[in-house]
Amino acid sequence: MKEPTDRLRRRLITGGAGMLAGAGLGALSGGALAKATTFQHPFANGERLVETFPEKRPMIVLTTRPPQLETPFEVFNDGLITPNDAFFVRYHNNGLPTSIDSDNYVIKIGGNAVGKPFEITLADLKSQFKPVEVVAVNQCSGNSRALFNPRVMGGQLGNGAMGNARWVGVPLKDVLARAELKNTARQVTFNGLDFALKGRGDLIKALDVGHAMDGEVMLGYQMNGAELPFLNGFPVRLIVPGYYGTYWVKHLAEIQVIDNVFNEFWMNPAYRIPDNDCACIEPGTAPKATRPIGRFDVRSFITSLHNGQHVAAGRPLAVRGIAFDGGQGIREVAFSTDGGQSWREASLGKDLGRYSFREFTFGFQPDRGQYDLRVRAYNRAGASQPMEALWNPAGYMRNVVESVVVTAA
Ligand SMILES: Nc1nc2c(c(=O)[nH]1)N[C@H]1C(S)=C(S)[C@@H](COP(=O)(O)O)O[C@H]1N2
Ligand SMILES: [Mo]
Repeated sequence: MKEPTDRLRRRLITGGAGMLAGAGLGALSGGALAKATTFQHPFANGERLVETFPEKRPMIVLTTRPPQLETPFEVFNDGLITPNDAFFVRYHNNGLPTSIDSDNYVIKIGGNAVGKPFEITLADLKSQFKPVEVVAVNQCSGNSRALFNPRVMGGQLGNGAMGNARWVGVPLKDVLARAELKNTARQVTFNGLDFALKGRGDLIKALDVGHAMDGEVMLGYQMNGAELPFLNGFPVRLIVPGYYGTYWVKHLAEIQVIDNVFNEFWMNPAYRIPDNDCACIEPGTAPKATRPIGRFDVRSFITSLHNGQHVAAGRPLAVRGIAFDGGQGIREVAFSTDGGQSWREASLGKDLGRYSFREFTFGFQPDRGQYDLRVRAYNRAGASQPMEALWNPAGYMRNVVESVVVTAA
């Protein structure tokens, strides 16, 4: 980068144009491309660019305009918290804010179901309310989409469109209380500073008013003890613990409480799942009815080994991984070393809260040969993961018990 870091940092906070144009987005120009490395993506059919964007370490690039970056999977083995500079990035539209001045940042609160519309500055948000903290996973609905079979359209993501962070912010409930909600209030909509360059398709998301007012949904301004990285929603984003990332609106600028169900593009037809228990259909058929995507299903991943790895025979092998769900909390992780024929219980690590990644570990001593390792998590409501992958046309909510085959020699 051409400029000293502190200057870039200030520009990022007070106006990010040069920052975004100068670094990551410059990947489109020859100079930056020459520096970029590539990465053979295990799932996404072929090579991917690995590039450094503002405030990010080298990440797997899905698209540069807008930035869509996947976390290299090894990061999930480093600890339970995903570092800010490794946290995935997802945008829908090319119209990114180029100048965010946090000193003059305001969020507008209105809509036809509030008695008192008002605007709140970032400074007031931080000083006039009691902050709360939660460790919570943010995961894209399409995380792992590249593993769908039959394949589906959309960003061909591996398993790196998720991350776990410690978020600090203010409960949305406390802020909305000042707007004096009418009893006609039905939903709350959220819009960020980014926009669709072609006019239509601005990302606006909606939550039912009861959910928005549950005390857990919050306006987050801190991530892992620091300001939000620009690309993760600086200076304020919505935190919706247990819910897919699509609701975690970044660069939050406008909140409206409305007396109807919001039905624009990103609520309908986008981000909908088959309206049945498995959120799945037979490939090639169409869902009878759909509903907006909601809470995470249960997932677990081995992080210390990758598929195809060689390990030492005749010596104890320690295996580590992570599990999470939509907010019940993980009760148990079972593991199998024989492709799911027999199961034992893994040990659970520290509990950082029911919305966080939960660590699990287990060990076994492999003899010479192949081992098909599987892990299967159960949440406190008894929900678990299917042994066979479920399918839906958008490639959402993959949570099959994955297989990691290792060879001991
Ligand atoms: N303003 C804005 N917020 C947004 C989006 C977006 O396109 N614009 N994408 C959403 C989606 S689909 C996801 S998965 C999460 C990703 O959060 P991250 O980029 O911080 O990882 O942001 C959500 N918030
Ligand atoms: Mo997403």
